[in-house]
Amino acid sequence: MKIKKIRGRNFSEALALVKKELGRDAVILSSEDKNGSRPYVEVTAAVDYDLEPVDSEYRGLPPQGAGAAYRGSGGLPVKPPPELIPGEFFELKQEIKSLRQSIETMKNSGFELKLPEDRKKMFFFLKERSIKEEFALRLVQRAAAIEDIETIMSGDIDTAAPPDGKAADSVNVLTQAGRRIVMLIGPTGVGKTTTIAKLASMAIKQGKRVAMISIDTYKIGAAEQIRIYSRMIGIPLDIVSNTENLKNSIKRFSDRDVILIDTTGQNPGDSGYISGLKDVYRAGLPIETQLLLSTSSDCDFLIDTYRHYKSLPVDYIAFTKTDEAVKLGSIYNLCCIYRKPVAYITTGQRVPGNIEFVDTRQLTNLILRTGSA
Ligand SMILES: Nc1nc2c(ncn2[C@@H]2O[C@H](COP(=O)(O)OP(=O)(O)O)[C@@H](O)[C@H]2O)c(=O)[nH]1
Ligand SMILES: [Mg+2]
Repeated sequence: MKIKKIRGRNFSEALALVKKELGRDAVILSSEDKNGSRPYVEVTAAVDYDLEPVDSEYRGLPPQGAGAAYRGSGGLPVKPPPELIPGEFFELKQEIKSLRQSIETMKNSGFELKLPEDRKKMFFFLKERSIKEEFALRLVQRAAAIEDIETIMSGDIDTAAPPDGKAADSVNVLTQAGRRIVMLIGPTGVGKTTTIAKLASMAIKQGKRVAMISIDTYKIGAAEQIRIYSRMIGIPLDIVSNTENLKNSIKRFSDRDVILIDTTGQNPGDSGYISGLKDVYRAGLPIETQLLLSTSSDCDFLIDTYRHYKSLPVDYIAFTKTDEAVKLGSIYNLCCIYRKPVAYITTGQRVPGNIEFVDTRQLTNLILRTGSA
């Protein structure tokens, strides 16, 4: 086992250094605020050297004898202190045993046990909502009390809807940058076509002239669903298979207030899909891009998905299927990592309906309401 003291200007920085130097398995034994002309935080962290020996030159120690006492359960020996007399040897052995037990207990009960009790409660409250440890710790560090969390969190989130809760007009919210062409991208099954139909219905209700375009470069017939919606809502639809056709179609719909573009693709890991979309942007069309992510998926999967789309000019993230999600911490995590505003959330399969243009407060409330603790 290796124990190390690491200093940072604040707790987050020290924690980042711990992770960098000792890896993700490191546990925090204690943290102390050091005051003075230059205040800093000193964190004592440990890694269990059953996983990695302190000094590789001792890897070859024989299994019996003094060296064996320093052997972890994984069988890898650590460097014994020199010239131990039997009493000291016993004490040291006991100390190591109890430290190992402490670390095991800490690992089993969470990452950060040596936080003061009220902070620890806050930390677990946030973790319970699937907020990542690093963001939970950052919130805990900034909040004086649990009541502050909501305000601090909403400060980290940006939404298309203004913060005054007056986001009734969806289309104006979406086209506020002066763009009237809105394109939805995201993995198959995330809810793009359904959401396009919801947005179109909403816009029609608000007296807008709407058109839909589906970029269907893959499967013949993949556009069938949007064709049905276009008939149902009563708005024109073009199905295009390349950028040239798309440009023409946009020209054709030049009298429309809003053009909603649906995309079909296989999966984001498919480079053909992404490069096809890049072509669209190369054409220089003033497109507003929304990346849809499903909250029913695991957060790490969403982070991974976003990476595939990172090379595209994503303007907004929209979160779908919040009705299916048990926890919504992933929304906060994604906002912290990618710093994109949230366009809206979708809350069910019903068309029209089941879409909400939430502002930062409403979104924060939703995230904090989920979870069982
Ligand atoms: N529960 C739930 N299902 C949704 C939501 N949005 C879409 N869906 C469903 O997800 C499935 C895939 O939707 P679709 O629009 O075809 O996804 P696309 O492949 O991205 O176009 C359909 O069964 C939709 O009804 C939502 O907000 N909540
Ligand atoms: Mg679709």
